[in-house]
Amino acid sequence: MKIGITCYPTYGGSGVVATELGIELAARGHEIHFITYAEPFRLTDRETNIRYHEVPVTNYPLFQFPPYDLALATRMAEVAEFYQLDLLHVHYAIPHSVCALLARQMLAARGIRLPFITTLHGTDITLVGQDHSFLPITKFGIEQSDGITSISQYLKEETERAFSITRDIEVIRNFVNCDVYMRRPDVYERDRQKYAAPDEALFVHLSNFRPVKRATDVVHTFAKITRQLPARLMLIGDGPDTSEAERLAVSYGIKNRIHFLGKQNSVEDLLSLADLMLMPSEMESFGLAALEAMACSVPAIATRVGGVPELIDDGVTGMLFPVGDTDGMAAAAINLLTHKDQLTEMSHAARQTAQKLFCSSNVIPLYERFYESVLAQPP
Ligand code: GMT
Repeated sequence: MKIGITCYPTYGGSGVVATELGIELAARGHEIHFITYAEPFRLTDRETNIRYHEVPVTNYPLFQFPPYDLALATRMAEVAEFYQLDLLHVHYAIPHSVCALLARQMLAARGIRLPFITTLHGTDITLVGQDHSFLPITKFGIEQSDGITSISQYLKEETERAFSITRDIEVIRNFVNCDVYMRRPDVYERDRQKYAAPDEALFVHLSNFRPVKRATDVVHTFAKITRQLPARLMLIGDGPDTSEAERLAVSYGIKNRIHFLGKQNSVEDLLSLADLMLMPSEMESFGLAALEAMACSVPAIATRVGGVPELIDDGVTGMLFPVGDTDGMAAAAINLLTHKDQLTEMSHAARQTAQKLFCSSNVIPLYERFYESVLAQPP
């Protein structure tokens, strides 16, 4: 198939999923065209069957806000016609569904068929999409899609509830490449010592440091842990709450125990060095960072929100707590680190779940089948 993919190409779970999906589909022989304002950051430029089409946005003094949405719709239609795409797959409803709808209409007026699929990821439904300035048009874009998928059952139900959507929404959960995301003993041997001494536990947090991730709870929890155990923390990512996390680290006197690593590309090499992940988010429709950690045999101590319980089996493949329960999360971490057999068992279970349920080799065929079903619909 020839598939156009649009997503937010910078750091963020939906962009990661869209890019990894494109890479996996290309490896299976499909022709993939990314249509975005910047090259998706996980692309290496070396993948065969993948083309990247930049969306140029012309500015003009009259425009207080350059009309990106219109430029994107135009580019979608151009690329679809030039390369004879079978379909468009857009990730994150706002504004991508409406842009794809415009592109579909532009081409339909000239007798060309271009169905589009919208994948819902999270804040497009739970936060931004419910703002009253966006809700009606987001609902319209979703309803007009030729196919709709959601990355968790939770998000499907939330979309049906908040947007009164009655159309079918197919749940296709997020995935990870289990051959890339895995603990490699050689990397562990070589690099673990760079981040923690032999007698120290190593924690990791990976996010975009937006308020919804509660990065400050990571530092509160870690500070409580360090009162009982020698430990270090790797903070991967960057965003609005990074400076508050830094300030807290200084005020707790644990600045030297935390590696502020910023944005990183090969997160699998870092994740697999850790003993435990901390993911105390206010909301996660899925929690891709926790899945990536689990595939690297690193269980997550996380919050029981949104789609997280669909990923983490509490007490088996990780541990779940109410939002803000930094005492509970710290106590659980200390307990696991002082009962190493339990931690080892949980690490194995986490990896097994990632392999059994969330490997790209299992999930990508679900997308292929979904594409085929959409293409089989009468125009
Ligand atoms: O979490 C973010 O701030 C980024 C956001 C996105 O759309 O890029 O992530 C959402 O999509 C991810 C990939 O499907 C999910 O794993 C995240 O749980 C989801 N974030 C939220 O629901 C807050």
